[in-house]
Amino acid sequence: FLTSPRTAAVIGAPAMFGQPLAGTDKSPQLLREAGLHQNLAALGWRVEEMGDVDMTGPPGGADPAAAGGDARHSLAVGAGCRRLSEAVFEKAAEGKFVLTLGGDHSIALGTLAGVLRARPDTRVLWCDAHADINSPKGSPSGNMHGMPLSFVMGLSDPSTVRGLEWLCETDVPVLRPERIAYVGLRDVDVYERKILHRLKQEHGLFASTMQDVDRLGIGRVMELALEALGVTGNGDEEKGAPLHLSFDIDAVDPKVAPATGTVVRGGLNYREAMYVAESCVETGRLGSMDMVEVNADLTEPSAAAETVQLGLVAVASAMGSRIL
Ligand code: HAR
Ligand code: MN
Ligand code: MN
Ligand code: MN
Repeated sequence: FLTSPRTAAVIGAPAMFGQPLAGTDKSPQLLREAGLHQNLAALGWRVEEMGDVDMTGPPGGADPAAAGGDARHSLAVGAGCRRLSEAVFEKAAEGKFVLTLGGDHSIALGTLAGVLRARPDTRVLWCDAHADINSPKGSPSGNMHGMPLSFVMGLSDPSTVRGLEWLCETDVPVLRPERIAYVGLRDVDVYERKILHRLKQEHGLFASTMQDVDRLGIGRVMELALEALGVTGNGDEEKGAPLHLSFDIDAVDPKVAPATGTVVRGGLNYREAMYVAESCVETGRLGSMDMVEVNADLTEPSAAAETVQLGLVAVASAMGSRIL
């Protein structure tokens, strides 16, 4: 499903309206300036830089839910994700690896809509401290970076949220619960817990937590995750479903990744984070990735630079960098 020569389309999604803290919008540029293109070229990729998608709302458009409400800034999140989904769809349909640089995690609504439209069989590895499966009503915060999966999985109706109407009008297949696997979970809301329990029981959803990493080790957890998704690495790149990795930097422990908006202690250590990316690429099926929630404005500069660097090496690991 990836054409040769191997080409990576890099798409910037400088979104910040999915959560309340400015700064996530600067990350695409910071990741590029830290050497993203050089890294990918060194790994043998042809790089197609698509620039940044406009992730702001309708010009001058008043956003009634900006200050509060069930789905804050939904006009901006919706408009940005609509444009992003078109860009991702186009590049995925061309057989390219699609690397999207967030931005907060609300962008996954756009990336997944685009990638699922182009590659309907796509499986998703969601590496995150959070489940991001809140509905507007169930969310304690109204922040849309905690909701993308609810819409993409058909658990919330996009036609009820201003700015998201396009999602029901576009031919996007719903992401079924058996096609997503969670790794890194440790901060799950009451409402989300109910949903995850139900999806686990009724559909065999794979939702692993940091306790599973403690008990089994990251090697076994990733083996189980990829098995559940049906993308175990047989080395045969022609067969099987495509895999999308949505990598929220807050999955990693705040000691290693401090520059992010919703830090939760007890996360993946450095090697565990790299291992997640490495085991995805080893399947031979990884065709797209999001790198999200890096916010360099929230810490002193050296900690911010370390977090940006971590994001960069996680991308490199997912795109084929090898120790030996
Ligand atoms: N679950 C909380 C909420 O809905 C926090 C959500 C998300 N934070 C993130 N996304 N960084 O993973 O408000
Ligand atoms: Mn997230
Ligand atoms: Mn998170
Ligand atoms: Mn099912």
